[in-house]
Amino acid sequence: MQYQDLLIETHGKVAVIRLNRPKAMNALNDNMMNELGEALYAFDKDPAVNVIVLTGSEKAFAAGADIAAMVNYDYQETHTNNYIGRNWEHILNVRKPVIGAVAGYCLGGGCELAMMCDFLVAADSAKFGQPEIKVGVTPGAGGTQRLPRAIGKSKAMDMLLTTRMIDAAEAERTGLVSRVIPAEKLMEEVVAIAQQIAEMPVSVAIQIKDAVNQAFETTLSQGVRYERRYFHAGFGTPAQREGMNAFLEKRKPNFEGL
Ligand code: CO8
Repeated sequence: MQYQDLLIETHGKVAVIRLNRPKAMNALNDNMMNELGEALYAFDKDPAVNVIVLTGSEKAFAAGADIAAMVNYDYQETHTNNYIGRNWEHILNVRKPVIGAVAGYCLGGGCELAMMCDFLVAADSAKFGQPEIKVGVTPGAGGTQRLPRAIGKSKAMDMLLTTRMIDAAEAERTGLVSRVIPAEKLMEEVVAIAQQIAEMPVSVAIQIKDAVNQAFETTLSQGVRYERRYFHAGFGTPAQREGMNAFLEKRKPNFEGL
C-alpha cells in the first residue's frame, strides 16, 4: 500500500510506520492522520504482523498538529466535523502492541500521539514538549490527561504551562519512555525489541496490552479480576500448552500462529 504522508517497511513480523512530512517536521495533518488509521488497521488485521512500530524522522517524531492547516479553523467546523476525534485515536483501537520510536522533536500533538503508543523508546536526541499554550490553545489529543498520568502532575503542569521541553534522559527518569538509545542505533534496536515481542504468542500480547490499559480505567480490585479472567482462560489455549511444555522439555517454544 502506498501513502502520501507515511513510509512503510516490514521486518519479518514487525511493521514499521514512519510519519513522513519532512518539510514540515512531520506536522500532523488530516491526510496523515487518515492514512495512519488505515495503515494501523491494515497491520492489526494482517496475520503476518505481530507488532507495529510508529516512528518519525531523525529530526522529528512530529512537531505537533499542523499549525498552517489549523490557523483558520473555526469552532463550528472543528466541533461539527469532530477534529481529532474522527481520526487521531484509531491507534487506541489497535489490539496488537504498538511501540513508539522517538527521535528529535516530539511536541504538542506529536507528544500526544506518542503517548497513545503502548510504550516509547527514545533516541538520545529526543525532546518532548506540550507547547500548545504558546499557539493559544490547550492540547486536544490527551496532553492534559496522559502526560500527568505518565510523569506526574508537577512535571506535567510545568511542561504544559511553561512549554519547557524535556530531553530523553529526563523522559526516561520520569517514566515517559522505557529506554533511551543512541540516535544512530534507534531503529535497529527498536526493531530488535519488536522482534523479541513478535516471537511471543500474539494472542497473549493482545491480552496483556488490554489488561494493562484497564489499569488506567478501573479500580485495582476490578483490574485484578479482569486480569484473572485472562489468566484462567489461558489454560484453554494452545499458547499455554506450548509455552509450559517447551519449558519442561527444555526447548524453545514455537508460538507461530498462536
Ligand atoms: N505545524 C506546521 N508546520 C510546522 C510545525 C507545525 N506544528 N512545526 C514545524 N513546522 C514547519 C515550520 O513552519 C517550517 O516550515 P518552513 O520551512 O516552510 O518555514 C519547518 O517545519 C521547519 O521548522 P522550523 O524552521 O521552525 O525549524 P526549527 O528547527 O527552527 O524549530 C521546532 C523546530 C522547535 C519544532 C519549531 O518548528 C516549532 O516550535 N514548531 C511548532 C511546535 C508547536 O507549537 N507544536 C504544537 C502545535 S499545536 C498542537 O499540536 C495541537 C494538538 C492538538 C491536535 C489538533 C488536531 C486538529
